[in-house]
Order: sequence, then C-alpha cells, then structure tokens
Amino acid sequence: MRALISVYNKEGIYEFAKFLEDRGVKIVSTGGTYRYLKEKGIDVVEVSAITGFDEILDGRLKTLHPVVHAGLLAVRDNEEHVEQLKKRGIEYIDFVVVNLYPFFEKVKEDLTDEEKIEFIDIGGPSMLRSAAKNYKYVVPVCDPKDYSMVMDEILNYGDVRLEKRRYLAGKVFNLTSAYDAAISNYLLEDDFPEYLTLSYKKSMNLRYGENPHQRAAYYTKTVGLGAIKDFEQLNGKELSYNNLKDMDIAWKVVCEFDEPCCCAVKHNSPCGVAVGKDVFDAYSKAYECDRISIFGGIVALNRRVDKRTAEKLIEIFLEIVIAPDYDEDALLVLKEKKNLRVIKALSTPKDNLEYVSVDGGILVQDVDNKLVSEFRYVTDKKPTDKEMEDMLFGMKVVKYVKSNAIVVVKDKMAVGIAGGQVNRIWAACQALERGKGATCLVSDAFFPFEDVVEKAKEYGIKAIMQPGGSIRDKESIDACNKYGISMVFTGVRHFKH
Ligand code: 93A
Repeated sequence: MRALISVYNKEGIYEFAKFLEDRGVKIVSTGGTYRYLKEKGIDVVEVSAITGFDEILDGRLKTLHPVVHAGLLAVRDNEEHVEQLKKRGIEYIDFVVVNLYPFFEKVKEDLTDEEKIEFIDIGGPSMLRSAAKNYKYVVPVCDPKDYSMVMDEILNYGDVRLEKRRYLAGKVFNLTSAYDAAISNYLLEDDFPEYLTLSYKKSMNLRYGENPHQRAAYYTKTVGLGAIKDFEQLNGKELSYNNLKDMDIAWKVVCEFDEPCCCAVKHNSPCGVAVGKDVFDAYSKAYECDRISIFGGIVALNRRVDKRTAEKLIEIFLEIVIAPDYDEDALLVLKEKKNLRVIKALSTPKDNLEYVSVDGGILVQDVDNKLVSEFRYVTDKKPTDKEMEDMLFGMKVVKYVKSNAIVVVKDKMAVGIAGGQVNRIWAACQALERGKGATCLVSDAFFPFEDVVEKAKEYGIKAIMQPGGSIRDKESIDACNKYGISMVFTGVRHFKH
C-alpha cells in the first residue's frame, strides 16, 4: 500500500504518516513534505523518484504526472486497468493526503497579483479529485481534522469503510469547488456576474431557527474572506439564530458612527440608539431612549467597554453585548452574568452586497450605504445646526428600521423608533407617542399626505427630514409653513423590507 502525502499545513502530519508507516504503508511525498517527514525519521520516498521527473517550474510541476494519476484513477477490479498499469510498471496509490496552498487566506493579504496567483494550487486539487473520484479504492484526505477519523477506522475495522471514504470524497469536491469559486471571484472582480459563485461553509450548527421547530445553521463565506468568523464569544450561552440576526443589525448601526455610539436591538429592530461623549454616556442615553424594550435585548457599542459601563450594563437583563473590545476588569464584571453572551467584534461590516432568499432563488443588492449629499430646504424656516445634526443621526438609524419607518430624535438620541407599519401615519403616531419631547422627526420614505406633519405638530416637533418626491409634497410643505416647522428633503429613500 502507498500513501501520497503533500501538505502545505504540516500540522499533525508526522503522527498520521507514522501511523500509516507502522502499518506497512509506503510514504511518497513532494519536496517540502518529503524533507519535513524525513527529518522526523519517516522512511519517505520523493515523488520524483516514482515519476522519474524532477520537480520543475519552481514547484508548479510536482505531481502532475501520469504515473501519479494512473496510480490514483485505476479501478482495481477492472482487468484492463490492472493490465495497463502492470505493463507500464505503475503502482497503485491508496491514500492521498493533501492540504492545499492557502489561497483563501492569501487572497485577503496585502500581496501583489503575482504573489496571490502563486497560491493557486493546481496539483493538489488534481490529486484530490482523482482520488475522490476513485474513492472506492483510494482514501482522499483533504482536511487535517480527518486524520484521526482515518486512523480510528483502520484501528477498528482494518480499513477505511466505504461510507467514510464517500464522505471524504464529498469533502474533497466541496473544498475544491469552494476553492475554485474563490479564485474565480478574485479574477472576475465583478459583483453581479452572469453566474454568481457563492460559497459558504458551515460555521456552526444552531440549536434551532427562528422557532424551535425550525432547523438552522450559521454559514460563513468562504469566497474572498476565508471561513473566518468575524467575532469571538468571550462569555455566555451559545448564540441562537435570532441572536445572530439581531447582533448583526446592532453592530451595523453602531458602525455607522465615528462618535461613541450605542444601539439596543429587540426583534431585529433598533429600540434605542444614541451617540454620547464616551461609551458610558452613549449606553446611558440609549438606555433612556426606551427603558422597557431594551430588556432582554442586544446591545452594541462601537468603543472598548470600561468597568463603569459594564457595571451599568449588568443592571438589567440583556441577551448580548457586542463591542470591539473590553477592559479586563470590565470583562470580569460582565462575566458575573453567566448567561450573558459577550461578543468581541473583530471587524466592521465588510460585505458590499446583501442577499435574501425567495422561493427557488436569491435576491442580491448593494448594501444601502448611500449618504445624503444634497439637502433641499423646502420650508420658510430652516433647521438649526443642532437640528440638522439630530436629523442626520436619525437618518442613519431609520435605515435599519423596517418600512414604514419613522424615528424621532432629541439630542442625538433616537427616543422614538417605529417601523414595520403598513401605513406611514401609524409609524408616525407610534414613534411620536414613544418619544415624547423629541424635537426632530425623520422618515425612511416620502409623505403621501400632510397627516404626518399634522401629527408631528401635536407633539411639538420642530424639524423634519424626509426624502421628498411625493406628488403631494406641497401639502406637507404648506402644513410645515403653517406651523413654523422646518423641513428638509434628502432625495434618498431608505426602504427596508
Ligand atoms: O504548484 S502546484 O500546483 N503543482 C503541483 O504539481 C503540486 N503537487 C502538490 N502544487 C502542488 N502541490 C501542493 O504542494 C500541495 O497541494 C501542497 O499544498 C503543497 C506541498 O508542497 P511541499 O510538499 O513541497 O511543501
């Protein structure tokens, strides 16, 4: 029996090779792997010794040889195959252990195009694919995590059972397809190509989905970004499906702001958002926005959490706290709450596309990151600088609230957030009632009637920001002028469905 071992990541390979050697398997390896195993005392033969062909082209050509692929592809119970190999003096290869060049990781690094392209593995996937096609006779191993499974199989059954070989072969094609998807996306550099190669890898099984009777799992992109999760859990219970969704939106909201910001989310909608002079101030203000809904919610902060803030955070029941980092003593405080999921975010949101599923397909769109660039002051009265600041703050929040959405603001606190309403006036009524004392109102889309202005006036709103563009804009503008309210048009709609 022979094993061809060619691994970029050498972790665990010595133990595995030794195990095979001890059971009479001859080891054949490529240059680097050969030297590594030889140094450790394995009796290993170089591939060039069996192919009679030196490694050339700086290693681009090591294993791409008929002697290798015939040894992998031959069907052992096909007489002709057996005869053909015999005639040419080619021996079977029974195990292929390959670990590909790390293209997934290298493509993200600050390297030149040439350097990145050098990390496209050709020989490795070829061997794996040959072995996987012929899994009945060849054991294809592409993941160091499977070394122990293969060893257990041999120990317990004397060989790797067919169902395990099939599983290993499936893993190979899964890896090579994701690997090719990553390369093609890199080369095409096109967000909306004819064939969109999306590749995701299961990052974790979830206990259940939105409800306990729905199965669920969390998949992360393999293409471009590697199978790397962009957060780390430092404390608390396992994250749920709903947690992951809510955490995503909370983190996106706070990443909209350069200033210290806090966002509390409940059922996928922000329920309190505020900007403050420091992390403590931001949290205190977000808490004050809506002291009821935050209970059992998800809190995101865009600054390192200090002890004082941690002490305030644990005063109420929260599901999750997510922040870029935590002072050591702050973390100790948070850990007093055993179940509180404490998450360290490792990056700001990075996708430029977003996806939702519809039956039989997916819809893909750019992330809604358009900023207001031009304002139209449409009323007699112009908003003050402070009102403008409050309304721009509100616009960033309203983007994350389901349509129809209205946010009312006071001192950079989103004191009234209402969304998911099938008509605008209901959203306005709710937001105004929740956020009594607010001075500014923002809307995700235009006003079809002047009713929102009428309502805003009842609650003492001084300034309104909305996209504009309704055929009845004039009615809203007239109403504002009548009540001495200023109104600004942005021309940018922020529907979220
Ligand atoms: O450059 S390659 O695409 N050409 C090959 O023929 C080839 N054969 C194996 N890269 C090739 N490999 C890869 O080399 C393996 O997939 C593995 O990642 C790596 C191991 O090289 P070494 O043993 O020299 O460290």
